[in-house]
Amino acid sequence: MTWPLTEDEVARYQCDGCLVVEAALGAEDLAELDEAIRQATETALGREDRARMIEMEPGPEGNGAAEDRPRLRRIIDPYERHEAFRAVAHDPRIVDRVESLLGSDLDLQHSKLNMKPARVGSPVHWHQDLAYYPHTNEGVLAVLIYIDDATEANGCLQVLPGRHHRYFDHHRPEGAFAGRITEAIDPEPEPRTLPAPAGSAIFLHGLTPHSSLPNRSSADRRTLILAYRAGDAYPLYYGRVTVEDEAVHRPVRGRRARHARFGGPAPIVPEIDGTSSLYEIQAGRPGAPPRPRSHR
Ligand SMILES: O=C(O)CCC(=O)C(=O)O
Repeated sequence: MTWPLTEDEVARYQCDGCLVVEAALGAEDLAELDEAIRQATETALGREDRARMIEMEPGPEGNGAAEDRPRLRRIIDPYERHEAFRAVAHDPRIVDRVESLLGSDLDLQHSKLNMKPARVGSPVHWHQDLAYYPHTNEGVLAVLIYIDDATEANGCLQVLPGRHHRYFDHHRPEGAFAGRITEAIDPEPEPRTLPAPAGSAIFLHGLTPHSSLPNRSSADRRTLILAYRAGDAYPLYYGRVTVEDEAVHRPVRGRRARHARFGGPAPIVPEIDGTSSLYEIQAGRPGAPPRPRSHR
């Protein structure tokens, strides 16, 4: 069985810069991911170098909820942490659909798992993924797989549809990378929230502005994020961060192209000089200690 997108789905992705596919994964897959999260968390918490594997939400004083479990914000590079995550990254229900959008030569550019825990889950401010890791062309997308039902209350993804045709500035006036869109978008578009049941996959163009609200509800909103790129999309080198990012890419299908393709909107080269996470950068803490192989 193969799982290509329909022509209508491809057209919607091209128009909006995103596409929601419900029931991409089923209950059994979700149970396996749930168990993989449990195991990966337990392993990481038992290790001194856990900061390479997980990122915690800010302390209790940061957002005021008494919790009796670790307040995990993110599992870093889940592809490396458990077979169940690798299985999803190579699963034809995901990769066939990515192939419909990017072609048959595909790499996993990086993976991460945002935990957005009940009551304390951090917001993600408006940004474009490619602002963090510009490529020679726009053949880059992320698949966001909801592991829990995602609602507006628990901070589902929101997007600015149809705004994936240029790079927006993510820098502060003095020049530092802010990790969020810092210019006015004119005309100001209406955000579209993307609530969807657990098992849904959102195919998100690398230039589609997106964000999510904090989770103030009593339900977790965990999301596995798999970023893929076409075989002819090569990262633009802008410093050691590019090298560290490339350490986590993995072949998925076909092969890397001999010739890089240059195309699409002109990238803005980010002024990032450390490997802080998106959350730290957006909170204005870009100087956090370097964390090898963490992905933003
Ligand atoms: O988890 C979310 O709400 C958005 C995730 C995201 O954009 C990111 O981690 O780059």
